[in-house]
Amino acid sequence: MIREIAAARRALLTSEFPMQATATSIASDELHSRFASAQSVLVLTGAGVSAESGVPTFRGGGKTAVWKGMPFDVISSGAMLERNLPAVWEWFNYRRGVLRNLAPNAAHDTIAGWENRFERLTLVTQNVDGLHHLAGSRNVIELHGSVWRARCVTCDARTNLRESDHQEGVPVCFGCGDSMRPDVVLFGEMLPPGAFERAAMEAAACDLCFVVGTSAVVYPAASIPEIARAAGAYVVEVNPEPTPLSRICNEVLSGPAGEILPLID
Ligand code: BJW
Ligand code: ZN
Repeated sequence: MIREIAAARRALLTSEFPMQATATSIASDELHSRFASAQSVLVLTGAGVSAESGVPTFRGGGKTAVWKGMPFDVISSGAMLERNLPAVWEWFNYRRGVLRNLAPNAAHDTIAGWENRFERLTLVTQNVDGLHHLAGSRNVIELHGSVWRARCVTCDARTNLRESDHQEGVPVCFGCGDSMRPDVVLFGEMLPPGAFERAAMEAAACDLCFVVGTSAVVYPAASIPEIARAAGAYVVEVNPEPTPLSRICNEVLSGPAGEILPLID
């Protein structure tokens, strides 16, 4: 008997069988009570959170998977930036043009609303689309930067591209006259100084962690829920598809974020 209880406990702790909930049940009693008592909540988002706004995901066969015959991990790479900066800007100028006409969806709005509900809410996003800010989120760590900023390759000066009329070509730094680059983290590049460290610190201190709309294959972002779980947080995934993280999650809410998140209470 003791051996059976120990095995069941071990299965729970290692999450071999994370609790499943569907769009009809939404959250388990356990999540309901954790949600009511949580003090520090961390939300990690990926491209899926913006899918219902019309932003294509990277690995879902969407339009950002390939650009002019180049897979996104080739065009969005540090190597391509060195080799062909104008091509990289053509890709980012195109994407800003698409994003300009898109608005946050119910998932962004719900997460923004949680900032008023919990004593501490940290939003860690891999997205570069700026939709969380548009929805009103303030405590946001943008792990992979933003398409709405350009950064000088020489003096590091930043330009806000929402306020500029830059639409084509490579923008030039007002300070030193050198070329600017998108202020995003491309494959093979380091994350902004301190961004991962802050996110990891919040993950280690949170009691509830949501992982929303990410395929969880890009590191170090995908290690954040692992840190939260190892530190004892209750980890909940929201995604229509299973991911490599599903097995370490305490609960998996299977469905679109814009439908699921507003129903969690
Ligand atoms: C929905 C939905 C709905 C759909 N509702 N959900 C360890 C091992 C091996 C390699 C590495 C390693 N550590 C680091 C690396 C290298 C690399 C990496 O991780 N590679 C892996 C692919 C293996 N990492 C890096 O290079 C990082 N830098 C770094 O670590 O520096 C140090 C270093 C350098 C070199 C070697 C080792 C260390 C930087 C990563 C930067 C990633 N940049 C990109 C591009 C940004 C610019 C641009 O936008 O073009 O960021 S890649 C792309 O993937 C983008 C995303 O932020 C990121 C994550 O994707 P995300 O958000 O998960 O989207 P998808 O499309 O993958 O998934 C969508 C999900 O949504 C799916 O699950 C759907 O089911 C779901 N969904 N509809 C809810 N309605
Ligand atoms: Zn400069």
